[in-house]
Amino acid sequence: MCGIVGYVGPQDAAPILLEGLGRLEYRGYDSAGLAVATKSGLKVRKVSGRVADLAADLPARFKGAPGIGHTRWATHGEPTPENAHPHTDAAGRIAVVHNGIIENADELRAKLAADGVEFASQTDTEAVAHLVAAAFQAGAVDLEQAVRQALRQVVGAYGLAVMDAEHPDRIVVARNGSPVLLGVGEKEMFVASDVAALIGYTRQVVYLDDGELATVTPTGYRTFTLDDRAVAKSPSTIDWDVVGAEIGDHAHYLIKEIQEQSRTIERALKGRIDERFDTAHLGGLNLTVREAREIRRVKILGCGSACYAGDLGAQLIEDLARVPASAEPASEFRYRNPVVEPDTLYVAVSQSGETIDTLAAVQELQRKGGRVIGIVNVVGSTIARQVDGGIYLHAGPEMSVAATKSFTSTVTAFALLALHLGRIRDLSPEQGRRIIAGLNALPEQIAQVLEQSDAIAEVAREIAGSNSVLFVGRRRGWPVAREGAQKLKEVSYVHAEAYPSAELKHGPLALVSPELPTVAIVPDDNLLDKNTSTLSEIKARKGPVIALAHRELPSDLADRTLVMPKNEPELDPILMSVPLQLLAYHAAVALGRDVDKPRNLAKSVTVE
Ligand code: HGA
Repeated sequence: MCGIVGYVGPQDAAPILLEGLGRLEYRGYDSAGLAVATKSGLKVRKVSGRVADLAADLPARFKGAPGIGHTRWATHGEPTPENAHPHTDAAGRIAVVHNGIIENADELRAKLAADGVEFASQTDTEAVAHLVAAAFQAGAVDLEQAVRQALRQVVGAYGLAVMDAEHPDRIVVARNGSPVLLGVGEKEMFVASDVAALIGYTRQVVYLDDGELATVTPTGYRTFTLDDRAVAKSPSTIDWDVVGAEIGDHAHYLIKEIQEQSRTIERALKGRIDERFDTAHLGGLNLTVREAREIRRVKILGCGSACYAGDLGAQLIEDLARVPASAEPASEFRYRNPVVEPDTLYVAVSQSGETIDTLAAVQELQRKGGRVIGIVNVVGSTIARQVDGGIYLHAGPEMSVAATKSFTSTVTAFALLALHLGRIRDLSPEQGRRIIAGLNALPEQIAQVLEQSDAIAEVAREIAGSNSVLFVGRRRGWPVAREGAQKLKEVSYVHAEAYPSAELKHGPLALVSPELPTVAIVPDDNLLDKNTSTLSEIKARKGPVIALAHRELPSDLADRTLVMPKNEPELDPILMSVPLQLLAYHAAVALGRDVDKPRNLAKSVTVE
């Protein structure tokens, strides 16, 4: 969702802000703007639309620093240029960009209006600019103090950056529920809501925690709290390789990220397999062997694809460790006053590590004494720092809104966790070796699946003309079907529904007709006969069938088989997910969709 970038230093801020905002585009937004300090005061430019429109709209002489920029995903007021950030006070002295929601905005706006303030937008954010200006009028001596005084009146979630034309050597930032970080450069400093904005500028970052503020000048930063207690924070180093975020020769990030999966699975496995004891090493779990043995249940929480990956994770844990496990949408869990058990291991899954519903579930669990680990991609993100331990995916930046490499890496991380928990219980060394051999074979097999991209594109073009597509699978094939349907919906906007195969006859079989194609997950496992019966039921009603299988199926069962390489049954879902990503991608391209930025969606869902 929204993005913040700021720059303070000797260079002109605008090009740096535009570059940073461009890197945050993947998060999803509807309007953009920036402000820079010049000798004659602040200059502000805002557009509804894309960062490229903002760049095109900037006059040649839009020079100055510091500067702050924003991509907005509207919560209060339509996506118009007036509502885009930065917002300023009446005198045009203070500029503010904000991510989050100010809950007492109506009250603050009414109070300010009673004092004669005229609002230029419908946003909650604008109130902050006026509050900071009022704090100066009431005697605040510097920007730091004015922002602190303003924020003491604010209730809600914010990540924000504030500039003052009369103190043009600094930016003040604050965090409460929405991420803010500082980037440390050579005699220049950056601020951002997401490390992606800083790629190419610095790898040294300082993460703020909730309730913290920072004053940032070209030569350094000071971190402190709302009641002005200093907090010492030192920078950490981002270990992402820059290439990961570049689109290169690819038409879209989505296809680039799908094609990266051999490499990203390798990275998820790197250094984590212990061939000597046929197990997995997961240093970040922070669980002693004894604690791990005491786990009686595993509960996995995530949203969207993270939850489907969790469904596969739960099956892996039950299969390999024989510990009861289940996954649930974090967004539901948090609101049902969950029973938190001391011997349950809770696993929060989030690519960005910022998903607000998952974060809230983690906080609710910890408040009740639950032990939570995270499976997260973005190093240093809020969930990563909040949990008691965890597994990083190391998949590199995922820029496309639709999850692909983070999905397969998450399932791989679950396989490692299941192997680890299994081997300290009853999983034999032979079984451990079998899983390790399967994991090691994945990168090469993914490369084989990717070679089928052209054949899958052909199927996708046929599917793109349908009003709806059914996805079916059993057991491990069921979360694969759910993720496949989700992918198709989100990037191509073709309606898709996933069903457990055996449920077809309890309802959706009524829909089957020559107009409704079914994508079926049919691995060569102990359920093969059951799955082929489902296909017969569909074919008997003249429904077109596209099967993902380990061998060519006869034409009375499937119109088209995509033959997948075979791994171990527990790991086959990882391979089976990849052709469904390609199917969604090619269908979206055939329909001319905005592949990387599907309508109405955001990458990092930081508002409820
Ligand atoms: N409430 C602000 C910012 C919205 C936001 O953070 N979206 O992710 C607005 O509506 O402008």
